[in-house]
Amino acid sequence: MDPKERSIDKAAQEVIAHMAEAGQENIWDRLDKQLPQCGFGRQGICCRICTMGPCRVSKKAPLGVCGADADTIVARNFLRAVAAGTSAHSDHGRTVAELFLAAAKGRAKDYRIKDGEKLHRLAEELGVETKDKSDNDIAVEVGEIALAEFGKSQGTQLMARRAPAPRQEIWKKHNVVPRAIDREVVEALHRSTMGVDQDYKSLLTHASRTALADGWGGSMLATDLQDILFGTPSPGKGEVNLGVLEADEVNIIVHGHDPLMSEIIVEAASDPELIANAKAVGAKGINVAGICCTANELLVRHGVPVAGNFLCQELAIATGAVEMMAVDVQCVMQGLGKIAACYHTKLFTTAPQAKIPEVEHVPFEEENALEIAKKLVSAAIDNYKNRGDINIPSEKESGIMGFTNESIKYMLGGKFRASYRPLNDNIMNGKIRGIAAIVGCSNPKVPMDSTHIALAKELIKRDVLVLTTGCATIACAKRAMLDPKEALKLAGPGLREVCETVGMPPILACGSCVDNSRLLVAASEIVAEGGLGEDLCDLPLSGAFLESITEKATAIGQYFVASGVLVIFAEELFPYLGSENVKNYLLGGVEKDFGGRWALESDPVKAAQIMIQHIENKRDALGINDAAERKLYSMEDRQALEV
Ligand code: XCC
Ligand code: SF4
Repeated sequence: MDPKERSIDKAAQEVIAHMAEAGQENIWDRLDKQLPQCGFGRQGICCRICTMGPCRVSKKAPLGVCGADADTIVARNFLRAVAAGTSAHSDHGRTVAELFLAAAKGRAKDYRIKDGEKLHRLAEELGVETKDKSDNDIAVEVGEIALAEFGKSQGTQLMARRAPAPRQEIWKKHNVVPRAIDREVVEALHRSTMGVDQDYKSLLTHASRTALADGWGGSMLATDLQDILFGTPSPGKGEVNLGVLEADEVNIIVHGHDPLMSEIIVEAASDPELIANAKAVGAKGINVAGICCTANELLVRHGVPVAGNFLCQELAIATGAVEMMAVDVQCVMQGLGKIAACYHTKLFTTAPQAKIPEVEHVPFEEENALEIAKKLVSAAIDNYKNRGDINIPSEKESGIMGFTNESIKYMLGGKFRASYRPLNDNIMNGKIRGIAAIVGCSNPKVPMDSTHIALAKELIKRDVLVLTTGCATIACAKRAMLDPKEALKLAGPGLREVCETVGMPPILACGSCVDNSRLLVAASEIVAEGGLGEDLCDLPLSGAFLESITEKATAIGQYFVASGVLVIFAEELFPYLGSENVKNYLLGGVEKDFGGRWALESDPVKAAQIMIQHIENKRDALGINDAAERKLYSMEDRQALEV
């Protein structure tokens, strides 16, 4: 296949072509070998949760051996995906909470509280007395409360109280206020075993509760505790794409999601002694770059460059210039071991939960983090001499990244009047039509990055402010869409005017996938600011995951839906359409319950149209599209929307 069909990114195309020449297999080749993929699996109508099966339902055999119908089977599969995604974000969150506590108690000596201000705010929110107490003492109490959120035997998620009051009422009414995160995941697995919950609506309602435990629980805790421990990001410049690898330096890649180890690897790489060691082996220095969400975490906090998103992990090694790759959890392809063996790259797994056969495992220990990190960096330095031919693509772009709820408010109002008021006003006066989230992965079934870019362009052109996270952010960065000057050229006149006035770009890069929780908090505060309705579902807001891969994306999608947001997935990447009832509920009925729903569209321009139509409908309902303006906007624009 032509590399151009695999990625729109020149750097990736170059390495893909190089790998083909060298006869090395990558993710796209493996996808080709899997084709055609199972039609039952694609619709979610196969079940293999008991040994009377596996069963796959069809017209001829519409029921599984136990009598389960397509509705039950599809709903169970959906719920299990949400539970798995929730567990991923939340196990990450729990690890952060444990480290946070260890740091506060002085056990994790290489870490210390970096954002005392945010610690105090969170303490107050959680009812922790702060008067006359040291930061560490406060952090111990906060950490214990946070850790309990995962497994407490009673009560509901404390962070969910950040949602607007009417939202919490809706959750109460439908009995989906999330309890302990572990409990929701365990109950999801229980309900979806053979012979338990066999009512699709009931299964899907529990999917909402489980997903809410992710968004307003595990993910939100991960984000807040990471901010306090590693520092709350503020907007800064970063470089992205394979061109960030340095031809004459020791290159280290950190990859995965939880930044516990990689935070310290970055620190170790700036150790003068280790830099001297690198120079002694003939390198000019040590260069750390990231991949996937670990990259996002480090970029927004420390300006560490990003080598690429999910589909770039094998390509980075195939440049021949990576001395060492340290991976933690999630989105780490087993194929890395094989490609690393073709080069000199040393690969290490560092998370106790995640090992790969034949890959050396150096587990993270909170007491000895720096020592372990130095060992890994030294292994990279020692490996520099084994480098063979290298071919690093020249492409790299820079952009501004690291927006948070705090920094957006600050940008809008300044330090003393930090507030969403200017944003709300500009949404109300129509200069900004609304807000869109572009999130999620890069999937080999879609030409890499193509939909994220096209969607972002379409939205900002129509004066919609875009917030991005995850691999979508990295995609935008690779195309200079996070470069304020470049992006502003593509923005509509209203959005451009506002962005220029307050000095913010039209696409705000908000971090990793657990940082989607930042979007929930920001949206809640926008509601609280006033003028845009009473609940999240009143906001002119929508989200899209057009290149989604993981179960985590399903969990995120469902917590946005249950929070009142319209979420768009690509139809072929949504394997739950084998039941009419499930489909009708997720794409429609759920809106009556929660005010949000799913929509399916693979074409980014059409997806933008759906999002904009939704935004305009919300504006109409809010009464902020006054007659004169509507006339100005409607004719041409709306016709264009109705393609
Ligand atoms: Fe993984 Fe987060 Fe998806 Fe990228 S965006 S492929 S989940 S790295 Ni989260
Ligand atoms: Fe088949 Fe029912 Fe067992 Fe699923 S639970 S494998 S549908 S018998």
